[in-house]
Amino acid sequence: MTRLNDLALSAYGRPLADLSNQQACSMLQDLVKERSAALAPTAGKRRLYYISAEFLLGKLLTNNLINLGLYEDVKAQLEDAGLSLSEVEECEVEPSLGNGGLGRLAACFLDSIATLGLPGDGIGLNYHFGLFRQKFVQNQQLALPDAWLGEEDVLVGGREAFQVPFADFTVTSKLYTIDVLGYGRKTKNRLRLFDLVGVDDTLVPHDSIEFDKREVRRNLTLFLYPDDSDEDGRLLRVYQQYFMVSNAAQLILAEAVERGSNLHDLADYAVVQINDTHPTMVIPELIRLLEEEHDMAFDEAVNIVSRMVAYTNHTILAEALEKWPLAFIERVSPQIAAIIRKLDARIAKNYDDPAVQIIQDGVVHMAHLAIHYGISVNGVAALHTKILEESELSSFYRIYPEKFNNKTNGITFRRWVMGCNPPLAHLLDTTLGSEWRTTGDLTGLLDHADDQDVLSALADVKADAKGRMRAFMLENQGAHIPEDAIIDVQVKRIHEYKRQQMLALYIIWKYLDIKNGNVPPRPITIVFGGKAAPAYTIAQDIIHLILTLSTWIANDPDVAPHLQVLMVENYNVTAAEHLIPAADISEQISLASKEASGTSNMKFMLNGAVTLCTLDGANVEIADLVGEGNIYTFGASSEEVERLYAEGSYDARSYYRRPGIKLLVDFMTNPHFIAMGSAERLRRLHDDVAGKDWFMALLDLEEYIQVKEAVYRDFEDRGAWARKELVNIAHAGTFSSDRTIAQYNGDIWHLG
Ligand code: B1H
Repeated sequence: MTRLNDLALSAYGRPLADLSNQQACSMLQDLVKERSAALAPTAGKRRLYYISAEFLLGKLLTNNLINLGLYEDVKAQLEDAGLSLSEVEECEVEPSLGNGGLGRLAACFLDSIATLGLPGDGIGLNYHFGLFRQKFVQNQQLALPDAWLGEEDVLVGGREAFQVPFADFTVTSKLYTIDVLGYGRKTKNRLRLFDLVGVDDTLVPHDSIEFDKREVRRNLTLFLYPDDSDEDGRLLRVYQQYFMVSNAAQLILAEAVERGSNLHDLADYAVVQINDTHPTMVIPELIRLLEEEHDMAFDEAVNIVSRMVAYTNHTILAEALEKWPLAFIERVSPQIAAIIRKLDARIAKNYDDPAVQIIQDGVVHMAHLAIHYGISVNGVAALHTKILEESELSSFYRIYPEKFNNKTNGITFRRWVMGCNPPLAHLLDTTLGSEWRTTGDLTGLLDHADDQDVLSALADVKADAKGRMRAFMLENQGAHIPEDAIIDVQVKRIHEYKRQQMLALYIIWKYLDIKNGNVPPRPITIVFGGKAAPAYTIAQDIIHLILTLSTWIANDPDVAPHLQVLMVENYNVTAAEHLIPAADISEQISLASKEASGTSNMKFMLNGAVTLCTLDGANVEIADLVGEGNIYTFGASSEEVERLYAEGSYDARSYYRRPGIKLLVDFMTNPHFIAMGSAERLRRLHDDVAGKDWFMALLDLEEYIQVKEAVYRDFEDRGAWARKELVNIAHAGTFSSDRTIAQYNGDIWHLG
């Protein structure tokens, strides 16, 4: 392959060994761009368009080198010149186009779609500041704009694309592209990111994410998920969504025509997967364009569009199920509002069940629109799909049982083992041969479950990953992690249902236990990471509790040598790539029924962590695969939780009054502790947990403490633990996103 030294000489006039990391990084980015520019888009009559408000890509260089088959060679050439690929990669800025699991799922899917050679592109928005950057100041989260663009060198193009007609004005869009390469493929797909001509970055100050939300013509693509706690913010989200889908619809039609469609046969040329309800307005927008610009009769347009859109549901949390006042949609696009009214009228005529109406009391239920006028609705894990069918969407399931299907989430092995854990990938190669890289099948490891050589190699892999993680935490935020510590990790968005507060209560328990003289056999490091929505007060309070506990414990010489609490600042894909390979314990402790799937659970398992979990989301499937003894489960079942909600019979107070629990909850407001933090935040959180505890942390707390202690005890049987690690890795193949995508294609898309 290319001699990097020659490239360096021609690009910078000096040998590779004399390049700075930054120069080597741009040089490699250019190499990737050149290679991918030479690839033709994956061809096929029927094309998939995966529309999503988020694509949480992570850094691209390593992933692209892996997929182009250049990784080993580049790494070796850099090393010969005294450079290291991981240090070179540090110069790359991570695009800030996503927020959590839903956005990372979209990124894994693009990788798998390309890898399977399926013709399918992503469509989203090019947010200038993306999701906010998180800083900790006085043990609280500060949200800053993340000016990732500008510094970034991954976007291609920026050509003027389409006119988008809003009610009061029309705007012009710009189209950027990020090439999506498949593993070992000769063709590529693309992520198409739309931006607005005329966006004004100067509306955003350097030190805050506040901006004038009413200046839509200048602010439309500044931020992902602008604060929707006021009306201006909610209206801005509707503007963004309409802008995204109008561009998507125009692109889809133009490309279909280019490929030979007469538009009456559009459904043979395009299929649209909408990632949650954010892109639902693509349905009325496609209908509008077919009617207004292509002279199609309304009925035919509805018919065609209803055969080409599929919807993925990612949550049953009521507050995340989008409902927009029709009046908002009217203000953004009266044509779209009119079409939604007509679509609603058809449903009202055919079905009396109020639960399935699209417009209820002047509010548009986006999911209802997507289900009635789509071909498919899927949940993202078996339990989640069952809950959709049996309770959340049961009225729809009765009407359209054939539309419902499950697609358990998955993760791409290119990023989540080959990219982030090369020593593990190497061990898998030497133990199994390299076929797992394309098949995802790791079950051959089970033949080595008692092979001491493999188990001890696995222990070395983990030790190595811990070394990289310790270096990262030191560099990132000056944290020193003891070498032999157990690494126990909960990383995900901060949300009450995910119950970071329950782990915080365990920490208080453990702190007191160590104070009482029960010193653990080795240091325990508990690591949190995650951002809280700026308008979500209790989530901010939870971060404050964790950070205050971290300081409190670090300052206590009796406990600090045995227990450490860390919270990674600005948790993102890059941080995940450092933390996940190092973890011994994967915390997946959501209130059963509330986490639709989870995907970090899969990444941890693949990297040999043992899961400590409730039977929620995909944890249920993990538990079935690895079997008892290789996973730790606890807590109320989803049926029990649903019953408690239905009866309204959960009483936080009655749990709070138990002396063992009261001691822990009241620690938050003990005068010494509170003096170290914000009394307002700690009291508010205390009162919420003691009095309301909507996500029932206290219900499961006692059992959680018991099981967690058992996990730490079992960790000390190092041989038995290594076997558990191995069994987890061996079963992780089920969660390859290649499997998930093959199922989407087989059941819904029918491409190729
Ligand atoms: C998931 C979201 C989400 N589900 C709305 N829903 C948002 C919805 O700001 N918004 O408007 C943001 C995020 N995200 C996650 O999707 C689930 O909680 C996970 O359980 C699941 O693994 C992931 C991917 O399916």
